[in-house]
Amino acid sequence: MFTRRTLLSAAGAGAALAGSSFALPKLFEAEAAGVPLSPGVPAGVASIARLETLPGKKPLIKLADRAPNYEAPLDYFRTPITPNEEFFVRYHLSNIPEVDAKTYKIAVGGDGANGQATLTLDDLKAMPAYEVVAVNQCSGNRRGLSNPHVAGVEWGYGAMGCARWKGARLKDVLDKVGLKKEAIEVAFNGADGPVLDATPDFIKSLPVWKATDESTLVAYEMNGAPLPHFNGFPARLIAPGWTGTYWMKHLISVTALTKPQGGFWMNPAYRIPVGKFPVVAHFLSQENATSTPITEMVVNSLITSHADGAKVKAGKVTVSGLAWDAGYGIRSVEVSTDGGKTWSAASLGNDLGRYAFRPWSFELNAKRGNNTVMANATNAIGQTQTATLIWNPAGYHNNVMQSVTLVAG
Ligand SMILES: Nc1nc2c(c(=O)[nH]1)N[C@H]1C(S)=C(S)[C@@H](COP(=O)(O)O)O[C@H]1N2
Ligand SMILES: [Mo]
Repeated sequence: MFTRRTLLSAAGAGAALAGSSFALPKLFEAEAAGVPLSPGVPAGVASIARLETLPGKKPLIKLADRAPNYEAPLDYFRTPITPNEEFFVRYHLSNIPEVDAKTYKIAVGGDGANGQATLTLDDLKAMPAYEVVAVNQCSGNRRGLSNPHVAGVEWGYGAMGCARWKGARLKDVLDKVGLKKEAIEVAFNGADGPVLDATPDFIKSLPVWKATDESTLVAYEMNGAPLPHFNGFPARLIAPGWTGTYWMKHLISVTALTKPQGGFWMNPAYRIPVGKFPVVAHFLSQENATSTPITEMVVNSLITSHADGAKVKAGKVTVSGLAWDAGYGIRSVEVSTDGGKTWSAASLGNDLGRYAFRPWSFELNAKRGNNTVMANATNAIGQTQTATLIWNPAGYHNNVMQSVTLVAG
């Protein structure tokens, strides 16, 4: 069995050996000192974090030297749709080939399927197309704010984005072969792989009920354009409401299983301790007495109009942000300017769909000096954000109410 430590060091060694299968990112000049890190990430992050511009992207905050891991700065969250060139990038493995759309294929089959099929990109595009606006958020978003700190990519607030995804339904893809009644999970692999044999390939699975949900897509378009290479060209899985780990990029196989997928990335990775978080959507075939796979995103919000410490003029200031959940829908966002003693409703903006970022805004009457603003979102099933961190070893599901201080002069 691999421990997290041996895995990371194997991946680190791999990065050094890796042939460059994508153009090397250019260091965004003069930014090394002024990287807009989220307040609260460990001090050591500042020494590795760099603003870098990947091909086809705007500058993103690079957080790891192994596989490419880049988060979006706060500035990129001022709109509920995240532009493709501003969308974060997360990989576990360093060998990421440029996939050729002409020869690209998805193999569909498995012991839980009645047969086998191979789909090309044209085959996918010939199927009925569906669109969904959905948040893709890494399970470990805000991990860097864990206290005590935990191992892993030390994400701040920016390991997330929301896009309009277009593609074929996964259930229609599965219909090409037909599922046996014994099928319990559907597993996914991407074209990327480990550089060293010691690192397990990144394979994920979903329970059949989620795989065949009408909003689970194999997407080939993001915001009306082909997927960027770093976000999974030419096609990736979209599992709305569930954390990004299931959203397999460069999807090359869809495998129906009659037994639980047994790989490292399903167990022990990407698990939360049983009983710590409210879990509505259970992944039963992967549950055990102590841990369960992370599934749905917890309800959350982010103040995006102002960074902590921003200078404003005393008087009327519009504070705005985004809220999101697992797809139950945002019922309300409340704001407190007295450290959580009293709360007032923010105005909700355009509803782009239940899986999307919901914009909100609040008119603050800023007094001279420090004005501390907190936001708390509530969803349609009554879940709210937490006042204190629910610490867990992987730093998942951080939905602590944020506190941002505006300095009025
Ligand atoms: N092929 C492949 N797909 C992947 C991953 C990966 O390492 N390889 N990482 C997953 C994780 S953990 C996340 S959070 C999302 C990130 O999506 P993005 O890079 O498009 O932002 O991709 C998912 N899909
Ligand atoms: Mo992730």
